[in-house]
Amino acid sequence: MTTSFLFRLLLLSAGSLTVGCRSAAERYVGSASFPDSLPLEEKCRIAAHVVPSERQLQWQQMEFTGFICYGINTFTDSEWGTGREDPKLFAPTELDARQWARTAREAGMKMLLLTCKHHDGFCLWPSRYTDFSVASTPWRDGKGDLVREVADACRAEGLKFAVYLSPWDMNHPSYGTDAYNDYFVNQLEELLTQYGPIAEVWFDGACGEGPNGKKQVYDFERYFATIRRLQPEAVIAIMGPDVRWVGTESGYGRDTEWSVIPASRNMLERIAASSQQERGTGTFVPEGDMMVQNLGGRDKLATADGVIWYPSEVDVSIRPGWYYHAAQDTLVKSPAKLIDIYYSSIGKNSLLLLNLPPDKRGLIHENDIHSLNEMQRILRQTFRDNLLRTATASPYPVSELTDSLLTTCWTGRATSDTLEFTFDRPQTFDRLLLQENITEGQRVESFALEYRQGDTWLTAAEGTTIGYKRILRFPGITTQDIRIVIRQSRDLPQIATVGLYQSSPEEVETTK
Ligand code: FUL
Repeated sequence: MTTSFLFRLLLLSAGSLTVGCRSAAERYVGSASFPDSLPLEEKCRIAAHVVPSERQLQWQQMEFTGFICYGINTFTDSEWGTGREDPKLFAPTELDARQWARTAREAGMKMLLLTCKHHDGFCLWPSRYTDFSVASTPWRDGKGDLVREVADACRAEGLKFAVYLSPWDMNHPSYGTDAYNDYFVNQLEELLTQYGPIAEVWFDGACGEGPNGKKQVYDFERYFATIRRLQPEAVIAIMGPDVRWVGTESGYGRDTEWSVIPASRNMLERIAASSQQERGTGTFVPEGDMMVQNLGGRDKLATADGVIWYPSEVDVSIRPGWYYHAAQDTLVKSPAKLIDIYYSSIGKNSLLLLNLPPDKRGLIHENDIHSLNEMQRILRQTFRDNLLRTATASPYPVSELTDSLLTTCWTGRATSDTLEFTFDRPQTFDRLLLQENITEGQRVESFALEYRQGDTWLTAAEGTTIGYKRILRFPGITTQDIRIVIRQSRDLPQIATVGLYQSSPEEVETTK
Protein backbone atom coordinates (compact mmCIF):
# COMPACT_ATOMS: atom_id res chain seq x y z
CA MET A 1 0.00 0.00 0.00
CA THR A 2 1.53 3.36 -1.01
CA THR A 3 1.78 6.35 1.34
CA SER A 4 -0.52 8.41 -0.85
CA PHE A 5 -3.11 5.63 -0.81
CA LEU A 6 -2.95 5.54 3.00
CA PHE A 7 -3.25 9.31 3.12
CA ARG A 8 -6.38 9.16 0.95
CA LEU A 9 -7.89 6.53 3.23
CA LEU A 10 -7.28 8.82 6.18
CA LEU A 11 -8.93 11.70 4.36
CA LEU A 12 -11.94 9.55 3.62
CA SER A 13 -12.41 8.43 7.18
CA ALA A 14 -11.99 12.03 8.41
CA GLY A 15 -14.83 12.90 6.00
CA SER A 16 -17.25 10.67 7.86
CA LEU A 17 -17.36 13.26 10.65
CA THR A 18 -18.56 16.09 8.43
CA VAL A 19 -22.06 16.88 7.20
CA GLY A 20 -21.80 19.93 4.89
CA CYS A 21 -20.24 20.11 1.42
CA ARG A 22 -16.61 19.22 1.44
CA SER A 23 -14.11 20.01 -1.23
CA ALA A 24 -11.92 16.93 -1.47
CA ALA A 25 -8.16 17.13 -1.60
CA GLU A 26 -8.42 14.74 -4.50
CA ARG A 27 -10.06 16.27 -7.55
CA TYR A 28 -9.46 15.55 -11.23
CA VAL A 29 -10.79 18.17 -13.63
CA GLY A 30 -12.06 16.50 -16.80
CA SER A 31 -10.19 13.19 -16.65
CA ALA A 32 -8.10 10.78 -14.59
CA SER A 33 -6.00 7.79 -15.59
CA PHE A 34 -5.79 4.59 -13.59
CA PRO A 35 -2.40 3.22 -12.62
CA ASP A 36 -1.83 -0.35 -13.86
CA SER A 37 -3.68 -3.18 -12.08
CA LEU A 38 -5.64 -0.88 -9.79
CA PRO A 39 -8.39 -2.71 -7.84
CA LEU A 40 -11.95 -1.93 -8.95
CA GLU A 41 -12.89 -0.22 -5.66
CA GLU A 42 -9.99 2.20 -6.15
CA LYS A 43 -11.03 2.87 -9.75
CA CYS A 44 -14.57 3.68 -8.58
CA ARG A 45 -13.24 6.02 -5.94
CA ILE A 46 -11.04 7.87 -8.43
CA ALA A 47 -13.99 8.10 -10.85
CA ALA A 48 -16.00 9.67 -8.01
CA HIS A 49 -13.51 12.55 -7.87
CA VAL A 50 -13.52 13.47 -11.57
CA VAL A 51 -15.25 16.84 -11.96
CA PRO A 52 -16.50 18.86 -14.95
CA SER A 53 -14.47 21.68 -16.44
CA GLU A 54 -15.90 25.15 -15.81
CA ARG A 55 -17.30 25.30 -19.36
CA GLN A 56 -18.97 21.88 -18.90
CA LEU A 57 -20.48 22.99 -15.58
CA GLN A 58 -21.92 26.17 -17.11
CA TRP A 59 -23.29 24.15 -20.01
CA GLN A 60 -24.93 21.53 -17.77
CA GLN A 61 -26.71 24.15 -15.70
CA MET A 62 -28.55 25.47 -18.76
CA GLU A 63 -30.62 22.22 -18.71
CA PHE A 64 -32.97 23.15 -21.56
CA THR A 65 -31.77 24.53 -24.91
CA GLY A 66 -33.20 25.00 -28.39
CA PHE A 67 -32.07 23.91 -31.84
CA ILE A 68 -32.95 25.77 -35.04
CA CYS A 69 -32.62 23.64 -38.16
CA TYR A 70 -33.09 26.07 -41.02
CA GLY A 71 -31.62 26.41 -44.51
CA ILE A 72 -32.06 25.41 -48.12
CA ASN A 73 -33.77 22.17 -47.01
CA THR A 74 -36.62 24.27 -45.60
CA PHE A 75 -37.37 25.43 -49.15
CA THR A 76 -36.86 22.11 -50.95
CA ASP A 77 -38.97 20.24 -48.40
CA SER A 78 -36.12 17.83 -47.66
CA GLU A 79 -34.08 16.57 -44.73
CA TRP A 80 -30.76 16.27 -46.52
CA GLY A 81 -29.90 18.39 -49.55
CA THR A 82 -27.59 17.70 -52.47
CA GLY A 83 -25.25 20.69 -52.53
CA ARG A 84 -26.50 21.48 -56.04
CA GLU A 85 -29.56 23.54 -55.06
CA ASP A 86 -30.19 26.94 -56.59
CA PRO A 87 -29.55 29.41 -53.73
CA LYS A 88 -32.39 31.56 -55.08
CA LEU A 89 -34.79 29.05 -53.55
CA PHE A 90 -33.92 30.44 -50.12
CA ALA A 91 -36.64 33.10 -49.87
CA PRO A 92 -38.27 33.48 -46.44
CA THR A 93 -41.02 36.10 -46.56
CA GLU A 94 -41.45 37.09 -42.90
CA LEU A 95 -38.26 35.90 -41.23
CA ASP A 96 -38.12 37.10 -37.62
CA ALA A 97 -35.22 35.73 -35.57
CA ARG A 98 -36.55 37.64 -32.57
CA GLN A 99 -39.69 35.45 -32.68
CA TRP A 100 -37.42 32.36 -32.52
CA ALA A 101 -35.46 33.67 -29.54
CA ARG A 102 -38.57 34.92 -27.73
CA THR A 103 -40.31 31.57 -28.19
CA ALA A 104 -37.25 29.81 -26.79
CA ARG A 105 -36.91 32.14 -23.81
CA GLU A 106 -40.59 31.92 -22.92
CA ALA A 107 -40.30 28.12 -22.99
CA GLY A 108 -37.48 28.26 -20.45
CA MET A 109 -34.63 27.54 -22.88
CA LYS A 110 -31.27 29.10 -22.16
CA MET A 111 -29.55 28.84 -25.56
CA LEU A 112 -30.26 28.55 -29.28
CA LEU A 113 -28.11 26.44 -31.61
CA LEU A 114 -28.33 27.41 -35.30
CA THR A 115 -27.46 25.21 -38.31
CA CYS A 116 -25.12 27.79 -39.84
CA LYS A 117 -24.21 25.20 -42.50
CA HIS A 118 -25.82 21.80 -42.97
CA HIS A 119 -24.52 18.86 -45.02
CA ASP A 120 -25.54 20.56 -48.31
CA GLY A 121 -22.91 23.26 -47.67
CA PHE A 122 -25.32 26.24 -47.93
CA CYS A 123 -24.23 28.98 -45.49
CA LEU A 124 -26.63 31.16 -43.51
CA TRP A 125 -24.00 33.89 -43.32
CA PRO A 126 -22.20 35.65 -46.21
CA SER A 127 -18.97 33.64 -45.96
CA ARG A 128 -15.95 35.13 -47.73
CA TYR A 129 -14.97 31.62 -48.83
CA THR A 130 -18.00 30.52 -50.88
CA ASP A 131 -20.89 31.98 -52.87
CA PHE A 132 -23.17 29.15 -51.82
CA SER A 133 -24.74 31.29 -49.11
CA VAL A 134 -27.44 33.82 -48.23
CA ALA A 135 -25.45 36.37 -50.28
CA SER A 136 -26.68 34.62 -53.46
CA THR A 137 -30.36 34.68 -52.47
CA PRO A 138 -33.25 37.12 -52.86
CA TRP A 139 -33.64 37.27 -49.05
CA ARG A 140 -32.80 40.82 -47.85
CA ASP A 141 -31.62 41.42 -51.46
CA GLY A 142 -28.61 39.23 -50.83
CA LYS A 143 -27.43 41.53 -48.03
CA GLY A 144 -28.74 39.48 -45.13
CA ASP A 145 -26.75 37.61 -42.49
CA LEU A 146 -28.95 35.13 -40.64
CA VAL A 147 -26.22 34.12 -38.20
CA ARG A 148 -25.98 37.76 -37.12
CA GLU A 149 -29.76 38.14 -36.84
CA VAL A 150 -30.03 35.05 -34.63
CA ALA A 151 -26.99 35.95 -32.50
CA ASP A 152 -28.41 39.47 -31.96
CA ALA A 153 -31.89 38.13 -31.17
CA CYS A 154 -30.43 35.71 -28.62
CA ARG A 155 -28.51 38.47 -26.92
CA ALA A 156 -31.64 40.69 -26.84
CA GLU A 157 -33.66 37.88 -25.22
CA GLY A 158 -30.93 36.92 -22.75
CA LEU A 159 -30.09 33.59 -24.41
CA LYS A 160 -26.72 32.10 -25.21
CA PHE A 161 -25.90 31.46 -28.86
CA ALA A 162 -24.35 28.34 -30.39
CA VAL A 163 -23.27 27.24 -33.85
CA TYR A 164 -23.71 24.00 -35.80
CA LEU A 165 -21.24 23.74 -38.66
CA SER A 166 -21.48 20.50 -40.61
CA PRO A 167 -18.08 19.00 -41.42
CA TRP A 168 -19.74 17.11 -44.27
CA ASP A 169 -20.14 19.48 -47.21
CA MET A 170 -21.79 18.26 -50.42
CA ASN A 171 -21.05 21.48 -52.27
CA HIS A 172 -17.48 22.63 -51.80
CA PRO A 173 -15.12 21.56 -54.62
CA SER A 174 -12.21 21.00 -52.22
CA TYR A 175 -14.13 18.45 -50.15
CA GLY A 176 -12.14 15.20 -49.97
CA THR A 177 -8.75 16.98 -50.08
CA ASP A 178 -6.47 18.61 -47.49
CA ALA A 179 -7.57 22.02 -48.76
CA TYR A 180 -11.04 21.37 -47.36
CA ASN A 181 -9.68 21.39 -43.80
CA ASP A 182 -8.35 24.92 -44.50
CA TYR A 183 -11.76 25.91 -45.88
CA PHE A 184 -13.49 24.49 -42.81
CA VAL A 185 -11.15 26.26 -40.38
CA ASN A 186 -11.62 29.53 -42.29
CA GLN A 187 -15.38 29.18 -41.89
CA LEU A 188 -15.03 28.33 -38.21
CA GLU A 189 -12.91 31.43 -37.74
CA GLU A 190 -15.63 33.56 -39.32
CA LEU A 191 -18.27 32.13 -37.01
CA LEU A 192 -16.10 32.38 -33.91
CA THR A 193 -14.92 35.97 -34.43
CA GLN A 194 -17.83 37.85 -35.97
CA TYR A 195 -20.81 37.08 -33.76
CA GLY A 196 -19.86 37.61 -30.11
CA PRO A 197 -19.66 34.87 -27.46
CA ILE A 198 -20.41 31.33 -28.66
CA ALA A 199 -21.53 28.89 -25.97
CA GLU A 200 -21.38 25.63 -27.93
CA VAL A 201 -19.96 24.39 -31.23
CA TRP A 202 -21.78 21.33 -32.54
CA PHE A 203 -20.13 18.93 -34.96
CA ASP A 204 -22.28 16.27 -36.52
CA GLY A 205 -20.94 12.76 -36.95
CA ALA A 206 -22.13 12.41 -40.57
CA CYS A 207 -19.31 11.99 -43.12
CA GLY A 208 -20.59 11.40 -46.64
CA GLU A 209 -19.33 12.06 -50.12
CA GLY A 210 -18.61 15.49 -51.56
CA PRO A 211 -19.29 16.73 -55.11
CA ASN A 212 -16.42 14.57 -56.48
CA GLY A 213 -17.65 11.45 -54.76
CA LYS A 214 -14.71 11.68 -52.34
CA LYS A 215 -14.89 11.43 -48.57
CA GLN A 216 -13.01 13.77 -46.26
CA VAL A 217 -10.54 12.98 -43.51
CA TYR A 218 -11.51 15.63 -40.97
CA ASP A 219 -8.73 17.30 -39.02
CA PHE A 220 -10.74 17.43 -35.81
CA GLU A 221 -7.73 18.23 -33.63
CA ARG A 222 -7.15 21.37 -35.68
CA TYR A 223 -10.83 22.34 -35.49
CA PHE A 224 -10.79 21.88 -31.71
CA ALA A 225 -7.62 23.97 -31.32
CA THR A 226 -9.24 26.76 -33.35
CA ILE A 227 -12.25 26.78 -31.03
CA ARG A 228 -10.15 26.74 -27.85
CA ARG A 229 -8.07 29.64 -29.21
CA LEU A 230 -10.98 31.83 -30.31
CA GLN A 231 -13.82 30.88 -27.93
CA PRO A 232 -12.28 29.12 -24.92
CA GLU A 233 -15.59 29.08 -23.03
CA ALA A 234 -17.49 27.20 -25.77
CA VAL A 235 -18.15 23.50 -25.29
CA ILE A 236 -17.50 21.28 -28.30
CA ALA A 237 -20.32 18.81 -28.75
CA ILE A 238 -20.93 15.40 -30.33
CA MET A 239 -17.80 15.00 -32.51
CA GLY A 240 -16.01 16.83 -29.72
CA PRO A 241 -14.52 16.37 -26.29
CA ASP A 242 -16.90 18.25 -23.95
CA VAL A 243 -20.42 16.98 -24.64
CA ARG A 244 -21.54 13.47 -25.60
CA TRP A 245 -24.44 12.53 -27.87
CA VAL A 246 -26.86 10.44 -25.78
CA GLY A 247 -27.00 7.94 -28.62
CA THR A 248 -30.51 8.32 -30.05
CA GLU A 249 -32.63 11.11 -31.51
CA SER A 250 -35.79 9.95 -29.71
CA GLY A 251 -35.66 12.32 -26.74
CA TYR A 252 -35.21 9.44 -24.29
CA GLY A 253 -32.06 9.13 -22.20
CA ARG A 254 -30.85 6.25 -20.05
CA ASP A 255 -32.11 5.34 -16.58
CA THR A 256 -28.48 4.90 -15.57
CA GLU A 257 -26.57 7.85 -16.94
CA TRP A 258 -22.98 8.41 -15.86
CA SER A 259 -21.31 11.70 -16.79
CA VAL A 260 -18.03 9.96 -15.94
CA ILE A 261 -17.27 7.26 -18.49
CA PRO A 262 -14.28 5.07 -19.36
CA ALA A 263 -11.59 6.44 -21.60
CA SER A 264 -9.01 4.51 -23.58
CA ARG A 265 -5.28 5.00 -23.11
CA ASN A 266 -5.26 6.72 -26.49
CA MET A 267 -7.83 9.36 -25.44
CA LEU A 268 -6.06 9.98 -22.13
CA GLU A 269 -2.68 10.40 -23.78
CA ARG A 270 -4.06 13.00 -26.14
CA ILE A 271 -5.66 14.87 -23.25
CA ALA A 272 -2.43 14.79 -21.24
CA ALA A 273 -0.25 15.84 -24.20
CA SER A 274 -2.30 18.84 -25.19
CA SER A 275 -3.07 19.98 -21.65
CA GLN A 276 0.63 20.72 -21.17
CA GLN A 277 0.64 23.26 -23.98
CA GLU A 278 -0.35 26.83 -23.34
CA ARG A 279 -3.18 26.74 -25.83
CA GLY A 280 -3.61 22.98 -25.83
CA THR A 281 -6.96 21.63 -26.85
CA GLY A 282 -7.09 19.29 -23.87
CA THR A 283 -9.08 17.10 -26.14
CA PHE A 284 -9.61 13.78 -27.82
CA VAL A 285 -11.70 12.66 -30.74
CA PRO A 286 -14.69 10.63 -29.48
CA GLU A 287 -14.63 6.93 -30.17
CA GLY A 288 -16.69 3.91 -29.20
CA ASP A 289 -20.37 3.07 -29.28
CA MET A 290 -22.45 5.72 -27.53
CA MET A 291 -25.67 3.75 -27.89
CA VAL A 292 -25.01 1.00 -25.35
CA GLN A 293 -26.86 1.05 -22.04
CA ASN A 294 -24.95 2.12 -18.95
CA LEU A 295 -21.70 3.49 -20.35
CA GLY A 296 -20.02 4.06 -17.00
CA GLY A 297 -20.99 1.15 -14.72
CA ARG A 298 -18.58 -0.88 -12.59
CA ASP A 299 -18.22 -3.52 -15.30
CA LYS A 300 -17.00 -0.79 -17.68
CA LEU A 301 -14.58 0.70 -15.13
CA ALA A 302 -13.11 -2.74 -14.47
CA THR A 303 -11.48 -2.82 -17.91
CA ALA A 304 -10.89 0.93 -18.35
CA ASP A 305 -7.53 2.74 -18.48
CA GLY A 306 -9.07 5.85 -16.97
CA VAL A 307 -12.19 8.03 -17.01
CA ILE A 308 -13.37 11.33 -18.48
CA TRP A 309 -16.16 13.74 -17.61
CA TYR A 310 -18.30 13.46 -20.73
CA PRO A 311 -21.94 14.43 -20.05
CA SER A 312 -24.88 13.53 -22.22
CA GLU A 313 -26.98 15.75 -24.49
CA VAL A 314 -30.38 14.59 -25.77
CA ASP A 315 -31.23 16.08 -29.17
CA VAL A 316 -34.74 15.62 -30.51
CA SER A 317 -37.07 17.48 -32.85
CA ILE A 318 -40.53 18.77 -31.91
CA ARG A 319 -41.62 17.33 -35.29
CA PRO A 320 -40.82 14.03 -37.01
CA GLY A 321 -38.20 15.79 -39.20
CA TRP A 322 -35.31 18.08 -38.30
CA TYR A 323 -36.46 20.54 -41.02
CA TYR A 324 -39.87 22.08 -41.52
CA HIS A 325 -42.33 20.24 -43.75
CA ALA A 326 -45.90 21.57 -44.11
CA ALA A 327 -47.13 17.97 -44.23
CA GLN A 328 -45.94 17.57 -40.61
CA ASP A 329 -47.95 20.51 -39.22
CA THR A 330 -50.36 18.05 -37.63
CA LEU A 331 -47.56 15.80 -36.35
CA VAL A 332 -46.03 18.23 -33.87
CA LYS A 333 -45.29 16.45 -30.58
CA SER A 334 -48.07 16.95 -28.03
CA PRO A 335 -47.50 18.74 -24.69
CA ALA A 336 -47.82 15.33 -22.98
CA LYS A 337 -45.12 13.86 -25.20
CA LEU A 338 -42.81 16.83 -24.59
CA ILE A 339 -43.35 16.48 -20.84
CA ASP A 340 -42.46 12.80 -21.07
CA ILE A 341 -39.29 13.80 -22.97
CA TYR A 342 -38.49 16.38 -20.27
CA TYR A 343 -38.58 13.70 -17.56
CA SER A 344 -36.61 11.32 -19.77
CA SER A 345 -33.81 13.75 -20.59
CA ILE A 346 -33.40 16.58 -18.05
CA GLY A 347 -34.86 14.21 -15.46
CA LYS A 348 -32.19 11.62 -16.33
CA ASN A 349 -28.95 13.58 -16.00
CA SER A 350 -28.91 14.95 -19.56
CA LEU A 351 -29.25 18.34 -21.19
CA LEU A 352 -32.20 18.66 -23.57
CA LEU A 353 -31.65 20.20 -27.02
CA LEU A 354 -35.11 20.53 -28.58
CA ASN A 355 -35.38 21.40 -32.27
CA LEU A 356 -37.94 24.04 -33.35
CA PRO A 357 -37.61 24.24 -37.15
CA PRO A 358 -38.93 27.54 -38.59
CA ASP A 359 -41.13 27.38 -41.69
CA LYS A 360 -40.86 28.93 -45.16
CA ARG A 361 -42.15 32.24 -43.81
CA GLY A 362 -39.20 32.26 -41.44
CA LEU A 363 -41.36 31.81 -38.32
CA ILE A 364 -41.74 29.02 -35.79
CA HIS A 365 -45.13 27.57 -36.61
CA GLU A 366 -48.13 28.26 -34.36
CA ASN A 367 -48.65 24.54 -33.64
CA ASP A 368 -45.09 24.17 -32.36
CA ILE A 369 -45.43 27.23 -30.14
CA HIS A 370 -48.70 25.94 -28.73
CA SER A 371 -47.21 22.56 -27.72
CA LEU A 372 -44.10 24.15 -26.27
CA ASN A 373 -46.02 26.72 -24.23
CA GLU A 374 -48.40 24.11 -22.90
CA MET A 375 -45.49 21.87 -21.90
CA GLN A 376 -43.94 24.70 -19.92
CA ARG A 377 -47.19 25.89 -18.38
CA ILE A 378 -47.94 22.41 -17.05
CA LEU A 379 -44.38 21.74 -15.86
CA ARG A 380 -44.31 25.09 -14.07
CA GLN A 381 -47.45 24.06 -12.19
CA THR A 382 -45.87 20.76 -11.16
CA PHE A 383 -42.59 22.26 -10.00
CA ARG A 384 -43.99 25.46 -8.48
CA ASP A 385 -43.82 24.39 -4.89
CA ASN A 386 -41.16 22.15 -3.31
CA LEU A 387 -43.16 20.63 -0.48
CA LEU A 388 -39.99 19.88 1.45
CA ARG A 389 -39.53 23.55 2.26
CA THR A 390 -42.05 23.07 5.04
CA ALA A 391 -40.32 19.96 6.47
CA THR A 392 -37.52 19.59 8.95
CA ALA A 393 -34.54 17.49 7.95
CA SER A 394 -32.09 15.36 9.83
CA PRO A 395 -29.10 15.51 9.95
CA TYR A 396 -28.88 18.55 7.67
CA PRO A 397 -30.81 21.86 7.33
CA VAL A 398 -33.64 21.69 4.81
CA SER A 399 -32.99 25.25 3.60
CA GLU A 400 -29.67 24.16 2.09
CA LEU A 401 -31.24 21.20 0.36
CA THR A 402 -34.01 23.26 -1.23
CA ASP A 403 -31.96 26.22 -2.49
CA SER A 404 -30.70 26.13 -6.05
CA LEU A 405 -27.01 25.94 -5.19
CA LEU A 406 -25.01 22.80 -5.92
CA THR A 407 -22.38 23.74 -3.38
CA THR A 408 -24.69 23.82 -0.36
CA CYS A 409 -25.09 20.10 0.08
CA TRP A 410 -25.29 17.26 2.54
CA THR A 411 -22.32 14.92 2.61
CA GLY A 412 -23.15 11.40 3.72
CA ARG A 413 -21.24 9.89 6.64
CA ALA A 414 -20.52 6.72 4.67
CA THR A 415 -21.02 5.43 1.13
CA SER A 416 -24.51 4.39 2.18
CA ASP A 417 -26.43 6.78 4.39
CA THR A 418 -29.89 8.23 5.00
CA LEU A 419 -31.41 11.69 5.06
CA GLU A 420 -34.73 12.02 6.89
CA PHE A 421 -37.51 14.60 6.57
CA THR A 422 -40.57 15.18 8.75
CA PHE A 423 -43.63 17.28 7.88
CA ASP A 424 -45.83 18.78 10.58
CA ARG A 425 -48.85 17.24 8.81
CA PRO A 426 -49.29 14.61 6.06
CA GLN A 427 -48.38 15.66 2.53
CA THR A 428 -49.22 14.10 -0.85
CA PHE A 429 -46.67 13.95 -3.69
CA ASP A 430 -45.68 11.92 -6.76
CA ARG A 431 -42.41 13.45 -8.00
CA LEU A 432 -38.92 13.29 -6.47
CA LEU A 433 -36.12 15.57 -7.68
CA LEU A 434 -32.51 15.00 -6.63
CA GLN A 435 -29.24 16.70 -7.51
CA GLU A 436 -25.70 15.74 -6.65
CA ASN A 437 -23.02 18.34 -6.05
CA ILE A 438 -21.24 17.50 -9.30
CA THR A 439 -18.61 20.16 -8.60
CA GLU A 440 -17.10 17.36 -6.47
CA GLY A 441 -18.00 14.51 -8.83
CA GLN A 442 -20.82 12.07 -9.64
CA ARG A 443 -21.02 9.28 -7.08
CA VAL A 444 -24.43 7.77 -6.33
CA GLU A 445 -25.01 4.30 -7.82
CA SER A 446 -28.28 3.39 -6.15
CA PHE A 447 -30.91 5.24 -4.07
CA ALA A 448 -34.51 5.03 -2.88
CA LEU A 449 -37.28 7.23 -1.58
CA GLU A 450 -38.92 5.62 1.46
CA TYR A 451 -41.95 6.75 3.44
CA ARG A 452 -43.28 5.73 6.82
CA GLN A 453 -46.58 3.97 7.18
CA GLY A 454 -47.19 3.22 10.86
CA ASP A 455 -44.02 1.55 12.07
CA THR A 456 -42.75 0.40 8.70
CA TRP A 457 -40.78 2.12 6.00
CA LEU A 458 -42.01 1.42 2.46
CA THR A 459 -40.28 2.17 -0.84
CA ALA A 460 -42.05 4.77 -2.99
CA ALA A 461 -39.47 4.94 -5.76
CA GLU A 462 -35.92 3.88 -6.48
CA GLY A 463 -33.21 4.63 -8.98
CA THR A 464 -29.57 4.16 -9.88
CA THR A 465 -27.60 7.26 -10.93
CA ILE A 466 -28.49 10.85 -9.94
CA GLY A 467 -25.77 13.14 -11.37
CA TYR A 468 -26.62 16.77 -12.07
CA LYS A 469 -30.37 16.10 -11.91
CA ARG A 470 -32.66 13.11 -11.51
CA ILE A 471 -36.45 13.19 -11.37
CA LEU A 472 -38.57 10.14 -10.55
CA ARG A 473 -42.29 9.79 -11.21
CA PHE A 474 -44.26 7.40 -9.02
CA PRO A 475 -47.87 6.87 -7.91
CA GLY A 476 -48.87 9.52 -5.36
CA ILE A 477 -48.34 8.81 -1.66
CA THR A 478 -49.49 10.62 1.46
CA THR A 479 -47.21 10.60 4.48
CA GLN A 480 -45.64 12.70 7.21
CA ASP A 481 -42.15 11.10 7.19
CA ILE A 482 -39.85 10.33 4.29
CA ARG A 483 -36.23 9.42 3.87
CA ILE A 484 -33.76 9.44 1.03
CA VAL A 485 -31.69 6.29 1.28
CA ILE A 486 -28.39 6.31 -0.56
CA ARG A 487 -27.86 2.59 -0.92
CA GLN A 488 -24.55 2.67 -2.73
CA SER A 489 -22.14 5.40 -3.71
CA ARG A 490 -18.61 5.45 -5.12
CA ASP A 491 -17.49 7.76 -2.34
CA LEU A 492 -19.29 9.84 0.30
CA PRO A 493 -22.47 11.05 -1.44
CA GLN A 494 -22.95 14.82 -1.73
CA ILE A 495 -26.65 15.65 -2.21
CA ALA A 496 -27.29 19.28 -3.19
CA THR A 497 -31.05 19.31 -3.78
CA VAL A 498 -34.04 17.28 -2.67
CA GLY A 499 -37.48 18.18 -4.00
CA LEU A 500 -40.91 16.63 -3.54
CA TYR A 501 -43.74 17.76 -5.77
CA GLN A 502 -47.34 16.96 -6.58
CA SER A 503 -47.80 16.83 -10.34
CA SER A 504 -50.28 19.09 -12.10
CA PRO A 505 -53.60 17.33 -12.82
CA GLU A 506 -52.94 18.33 -16.42
CA GLU A 507 -49.97 15.96 -16.69
CA VAL A 508 -51.32 12.96 -18.53
CA GLU A 509 -49.75 9.63 -19.32
CA THR A 510 -48.28 9.25 -22.77
CA THR A 511 -46.67 6.38 -24.58
CA LYS A 512 -43.31 6.54 -26.30
C1 FUL B 1 -28.01 14.41 -37.89
C2 FUL B 1 -28.12 15.10 -39.24
O1 FUL B 1 -27.83 14.21 -40.31
C3 FUL B 1 -29.51 15.65 -39.31
O2 FUL B 1 -29.82 16.19 -40.56
C4 FUL B 1 -29.64 16.70 -38.22
O3 FUL B 1 -28.78 17.78 -38.48
C5 FUL B 1 -29.31 16.08 -36.85
C6 FUL B 1 -29.29 17.06 -35.76
O4 FUL B 1 -28.08 15.40 -36.89
O5 FUL B 1 -26.89 13.66 -37.75
